[in-house]
Amino acid sequence: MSAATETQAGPSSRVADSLDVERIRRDFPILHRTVRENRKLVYLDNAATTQKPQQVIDRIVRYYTEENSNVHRGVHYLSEVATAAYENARTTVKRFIGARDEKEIVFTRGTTEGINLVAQTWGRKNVGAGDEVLITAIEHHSNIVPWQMLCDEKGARLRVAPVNDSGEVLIDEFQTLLTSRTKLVAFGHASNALGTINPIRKMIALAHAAGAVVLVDGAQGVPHLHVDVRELDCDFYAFSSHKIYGPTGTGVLYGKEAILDAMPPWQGGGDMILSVSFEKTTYNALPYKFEAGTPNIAGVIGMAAAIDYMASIGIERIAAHEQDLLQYATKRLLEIDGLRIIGTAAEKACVISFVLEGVHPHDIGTILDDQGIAIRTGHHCAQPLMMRFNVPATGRASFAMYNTRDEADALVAGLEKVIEVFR
Ligand code: 7TS
Repeated sequence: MSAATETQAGPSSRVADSLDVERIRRDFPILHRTVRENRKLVYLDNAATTQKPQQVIDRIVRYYTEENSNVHRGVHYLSEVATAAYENARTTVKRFIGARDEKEIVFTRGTTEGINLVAQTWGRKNVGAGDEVLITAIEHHSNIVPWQMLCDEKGARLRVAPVNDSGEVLIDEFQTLLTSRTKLVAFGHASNALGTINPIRKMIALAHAAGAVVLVDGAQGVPHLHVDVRELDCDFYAFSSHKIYGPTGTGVLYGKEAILDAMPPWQGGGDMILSVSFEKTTYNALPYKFEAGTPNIAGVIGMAAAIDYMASIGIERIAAHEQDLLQYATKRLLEIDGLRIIGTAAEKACVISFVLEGVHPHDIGTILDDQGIAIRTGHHCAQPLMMRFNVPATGRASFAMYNTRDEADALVAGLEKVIEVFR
């Protein structure tokens, strides 16, 4: 079974009706602006961040216009309204990822902060000298560096499961690297640089069989795939709001209640305490123990609006549309002379990394930008991965629910122009 169907399967999965892209595009005001010299915007940098629909923008404006107050503190009316909206957002997130309880949903600044939280609390408590943390060769820096820091501090060892030339994790090697020393295994649901969708259910089961705790970096999972953390049985799942059409500066760390409960707090401050004296502090219950200080209230409420927006369209429909775009754009791009796609896994999210013979990726990005086409060029915060594929950088087009086949055609036409200039 493929990873895409593996994660999308379930009683509610039906063949999705097609998605009305033109109607969706009308919800995203920024898609209608022009850029540079009056160029129509073709936004293909969605793995970096997605655009926001009017529904999300309006919700944030309404919060600041009518509801702004601090949460969990006041007895006054506005504080009650803000607290209710903030806590309702937690319920929305809980349902979105199939968690058991609101206590398992910790609001963070984003994926990076969620991973660092686990490394600094669970990791510091449970990883010691001689222990190992296992990741894969296609991780984002956010899922490498926190583990490296932890291993350096503790005298533990970071192990890396290799990938094949298509960018798929070698499961046999992954399994071989799982030993009684492996305390924690961390991998992405999908790769931001290559698009590879990992067979995470299988990887989680293998890691658990070896007695390890599992963190899934879901930054590129939730935007494209149905996620049910209980079905997956992962111990932690981290993601960012800004990659699912919500605001920046907000994200989620899901953790199984028993594991979160046994973890020491991370940052100290307001909201994470029950009582403080100079002799001793008693910590608050979950999830507040991990939410020190005034949180990004507007961001959390905006994230819930984004989740509602995605749900109103349907993740199966979004996934089917993006898969159609992936097939179409891949086929069209391969018609270009000298273009090579880096990352050809059988299961991919709609992320296409490529190199063009004789042209530096940075120049590709600049010439496309002149035409209004926004792609990402560089190492995509995955430098070890670039080394694995022997490229200094790639161009990366990443698609979202509002992208169209016409935009894939525009990318191809833009690349033909790049070739005219540089060859
Ligand atoms: N993990 C993955 C797989 C990511 O793609 C990203 C961000 C992160 C973690 C970090 O997320 P953050 O919200 O905490 O920053 N990826 C990208 C990208 O591909 N281009 O810009 C950011």
